[in-house]
Amino acid sequence: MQKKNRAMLIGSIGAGKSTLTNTLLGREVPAVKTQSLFYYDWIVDTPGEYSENPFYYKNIMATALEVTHVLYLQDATRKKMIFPPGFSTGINKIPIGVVTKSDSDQADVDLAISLLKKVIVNKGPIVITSSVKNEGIEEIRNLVNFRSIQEMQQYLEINPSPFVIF
Ligand SMILES: Nc1nc2c(ncn2[C@@H]2O[C@H](COP(=O)(O)OP(=O)(O)O)[C@@H](O)[C@H]2O)c(=O)[nH]1
Ligand SMILES: [Mg+2]
Repeated sequence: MQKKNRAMLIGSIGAGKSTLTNTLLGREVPAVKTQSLFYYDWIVDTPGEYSENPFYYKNIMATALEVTHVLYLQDATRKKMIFPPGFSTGINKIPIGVVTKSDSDQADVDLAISLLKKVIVNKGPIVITSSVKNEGIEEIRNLVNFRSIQEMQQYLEINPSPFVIF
Protein backbone atom coordinates (compact mmCIF):
# COMPACT_ATOMS: atom_id res chain seq x y z
CA MET A 1 0.00 0.00 0.00
CA GLN A 2 1.17 3.50 -0.79
CA LYS A 3 2.25 5.48 2.23
CA LYS A 4 0.12 8.38 3.33
CA ASN A 5 1.03 11.83 2.01
CA ARG A 6 2.77 14.01 4.51
CA ALA A 7 3.87 17.66 4.45
CA MET A 8 6.81 19.24 6.21
CA LEU A 9 6.57 22.97 7.01
CA ILE A 10 9.75 25.01 6.85
CA GLY A 11 10.32 28.75 7.24
CA SER A 12 11.79 31.36 9.55
CA ILE A 13 11.08 31.78 13.25
CA GLY A 14 7.68 33.44 13.51
CA ALA A 15 6.70 32.76 9.87
CA GLY A 16 3.52 31.10 11.10
CA LYS A 17 4.40 27.39 10.82
CA SER A 18 2.78 26.30 14.08
CA THR A 19 -0.27 28.49 13.53
CA LEU A 20 -0.70 27.06 10.02
CA THR A 21 -0.28 23.54 11.41
CA ASN A 22 -3.11 24.18 13.85
CA THR A 23 -5.31 25.77 11.19
CA LEU A 24 -4.72 22.96 8.67
CA LEU A 25 -5.63 20.39 11.29
CA GLY A 26 -8.57 22.43 12.54
CA ARG A 27 -7.19 22.60 16.03
CA GLU A 28 -8.14 25.30 18.50
CA VAL A 29 -4.93 25.19 20.48
CA PRO A 30 -2.69 28.26 20.18
CA ALA A 31 0.71 27.95 18.52
CA VAL A 32 3.63 27.28 20.80
CA LYS A 33 7.24 27.82 19.83
CA THR A 34 8.59 24.58 18.42
CA GLN A 35 11.84 23.47 20.04
CA SER A 36 12.11 20.30 18.01
CA LEU A 37 10.23 18.40 15.37
CA PHE A 38 6.53 17.91 15.90
CA TYR A 39 4.61 15.22 14.05
CA TYR A 40 0.87 15.64 13.81
CA ASP A 41 -1.20 13.34 11.63
CA TRP A 42 -0.08 14.40 8.09
CA ILE A 43 2.03 17.41 9.08
CA VAL A 44 5.57 17.81 10.36
CA ASP A 45 6.16 21.20 12.02
CA THR A 46 9.84 22.18 12.22
CA PRO A 47 11.71 24.70 14.38
CA GLY A 48 12.48 27.98 12.61
CA GLU A 49 16.13 27.49 13.53
CA TYR A 50 16.32 24.68 10.95
CA SER A 51 15.50 27.19 8.23
CA GLU A 52 17.41 30.19 9.58
CA ASN A 53 20.76 28.48 10.15
CA PRO A 54 22.37 26.59 7.24
CA PHE A 55 24.08 24.38 9.83
CA TYR A 56 20.67 22.75 10.33
CA TYR A 57 19.89 22.20 6.62
CA LYS A 58 21.00 18.60 7.16
CA ASN A 59 18.10 18.23 9.59
CA ILE A 60 15.72 19.54 6.92
CA MET A 61 17.14 17.03 4.41
CA ALA A 62 16.84 14.14 6.88
CA THR A 63 13.28 15.03 7.83
CA ALA A 64 12.32 15.47 4.17
CA LEU A 65 12.95 11.74 3.67
CA GLU A 66 9.83 11.07 5.75
CA VAL A 67 7.47 13.31 3.79
CA THR A 68 5.97 13.63 0.31
CA HIS A 69 5.61 17.44 0.24
CA VAL A 70 7.61 20.39 1.52
CA LEU A 71 5.80 23.65 2.31
CA TYR A 72 8.10 26.68 2.03
CA LEU A 73 6.62 29.45 4.15
CA GLN A 74 7.24 33.13 3.49
CA ASP A 75 5.85 35.66 5.96
CA ALA A 76 4.17 38.41 3.91
CA THR A 77 5.15 40.98 6.55
CA ARG A 78 8.87 40.27 6.07
CA LYS A 79 10.96 41.74 3.31
CA LYS A 80 13.68 39.09 3.33
CA MET A 81 13.82 35.50 2.14
CA ILE A 82 15.95 33.23 4.29
CA PHE A 83 16.37 30.35 1.84
CA PRO A 84 18.99 30.54 -0.90
CA PRO A 85 17.85 30.72 -4.56
CA GLY A 86 16.82 27.33 -5.91
CA PHE A 87 16.75 25.75 -2.45
CA SER A 88 13.82 23.48 -3.36
CA THR A 89 15.79 21.80 -6.14
CA GLY A 90 18.04 20.26 -3.47
CA ILE A 91 15.06 18.63 -1.76
CA ASN A 92 13.54 15.94 -3.91
CA LYS A 93 9.96 16.38 -2.66
CA ILE A 94 6.93 18.13 -4.11
CA PRO A 95 7.31 21.84 -3.29
CA ILE A 96 4.44 24.12 -2.33
CA GLY A 97 5.13 27.78 -1.64
CA VAL A 98 3.03 29.33 1.11
CA VAL A 99 2.61 33.03 1.77
CA THR A 100 1.49 33.55 5.38
CA LYS A 101 -0.23 36.48 7.16
CA SER A 102 -1.80 37.88 3.97
CA ASP A 103 -4.42 39.53 6.20
CA SER A 104 -1.87 41.75 7.97
CA ASP A 105 -1.78 45.53 7.39
CA GLN A 106 1.97 45.13 6.89
CA ALA A 107 1.61 42.35 4.32
CA ASP A 108 3.26 42.69 0.91
CA VAL A 109 1.89 39.59 -0.80
CA ASP A 110 3.40 40.35 -4.21
CA LEU A 111 6.87 40.63 -2.71
CA ALA A 112 6.40 37.35 -0.81
CA ILE A 113 5.34 35.61 -4.03
CA SER A 114 8.36 36.89 -5.94
CA LEU A 115 10.68 35.81 -3.11
CA LEU A 116 9.15 32.32 -3.09
CA LYS A 117 9.48 32.00 -6.87
CA LYS A 118 13.26 32.29 -6.52
CA VAL A 119 13.30 29.39 -4.07
CA ILE A 120 10.77 27.14 -5.81
CA VAL A 121 12.23 27.28 -9.27
CA ASN A 122 10.77 23.87 -10.18
CA LYS A 123 7.27 25.27 -10.67
CA GLY A 124 5.43 24.31 -7.52
CA PRO A 125 2.19 26.13 -6.73
CA ILE A 126 2.15 29.11 -4.37
CA VAL A 127 -0.74 29.40 -1.93
CA ILE A 128 -1.62 32.74 -0.34
CA THR A 129 -2.86 32.07 3.17
CA SER A 130 -4.27 33.70 6.25
CA SER A 131 -4.85 31.60 9.32
CA VAL A 132 -6.85 34.53 10.70
CA LYS A 133 -9.26 34.59 7.74
CA ASN A 134 -8.97 30.87 7.04
CA GLU A 135 -7.92 31.59 3.44
CA GLY A 136 -5.84 29.21 1.34
CA ILE A 137 -6.18 26.52 3.98
CA GLU A 138 -8.51 24.14 2.16
CA GLU A 139 -6.35 24.64 -0.93
CA ILE A 140 -3.25 23.33 0.89
CA ARG A 141 -5.17 20.35 2.26
CA ASN A 142 -6.28 19.48 -1.27
CA LEU A 143 -2.93 20.04 -2.98
CA VAL A 144 -1.15 17.70 -0.57
CA ASN A 145 -3.32 14.86 -1.93
CA PHE A 146 -1.49 14.98 -5.26
CA ARG A 147 1.84 13.32 -5.96
CA SER A 148 2.97 15.45 -8.86
CA ILE A 149 2.96 19.06 -9.95
CA GLN A 150 1.06 18.05 -13.12
CA GLU A 151 -1.74 16.51 -11.04
CA MET A 152 -1.90 19.67 -8.92
CA GLN A 153 -2.11 21.77 -12.06
CA GLN A 154 -4.91 19.64 -13.51
CA TYR A 155 -6.80 19.79 -10.23
CA LEU A 156 -6.55 23.59 -10.15
CA GLU A 157 -7.74 23.92 -13.74
CA ILE A 158 -10.96 22.19 -12.69
CA ASN A 159 -11.10 23.85 -9.25
CA PRO A 160 -9.60 27.33 -9.62
CA SER A 161 -8.85 29.31 -6.47
CA PRO A 162 -8.02 33.01 -6.06
CA PHE A 163 -5.49 31.95 -3.41
CA VAL A 164 -3.33 29.69 -5.59
CA ILE A 165 -0.97 30.74 -8.34
CA PHE A 166 1.34 28.70 -10.53
N1 LIG B 1 -2.06 38.32 11.16
C1 LIG B 1 -1.66 37.03 11.16
N2 LIG B 1 -0.79 36.61 12.10
C2 LIG B 1 -0.39 35.31 12.07
C3 LIG B 1 -0.87 34.40 11.09
N3 LIG B 1 -0.27 33.21 11.30
C4 LIG B 1 0.53 33.38 12.36
N4 LIG B 1 0.48 34.63 12.85
C5 LIG B 1 1.20 35.18 14.01
O1 LIG B 1 2.60 35.09 13.79
C6 LIG B 1 3.27 34.78 15.03
C7 LIG B 1 4.18 33.59 14.85
O2 LIG B 1 3.40 32.44 14.56
P1 LIG B 1 3.93 30.96 14.81
O3 LIG B 1 2.91 30.05 14.26
O4 LIG B 1 4.32 30.74 16.23
O5 LIG B 1 5.24 30.93 13.91
P2 LIG B 1 6.37 29.78 13.79
O6 LIG B 1 7.54 30.24 14.60
O7 LIG B 1 6.70 29.75 12.33
O8 LIG B 1 5.78 28.49 14.27
C8 LIG B 1 2.17 34.58 16.07
O9 LIG B 1 2.05 35.76 16.82
C9 LIG B 1 0.94 34.33 15.25
O10 LIG B 1 -0.24 34.75 15.89
C10 LIG B 1 -1.83 34.89 10.11
O11 LIG B 1 -2.33 34.18 9.23
N5 LIG B 1 -2.17 36.20 10.21
MG1 LIG C 1 6.53 27.08 15.65
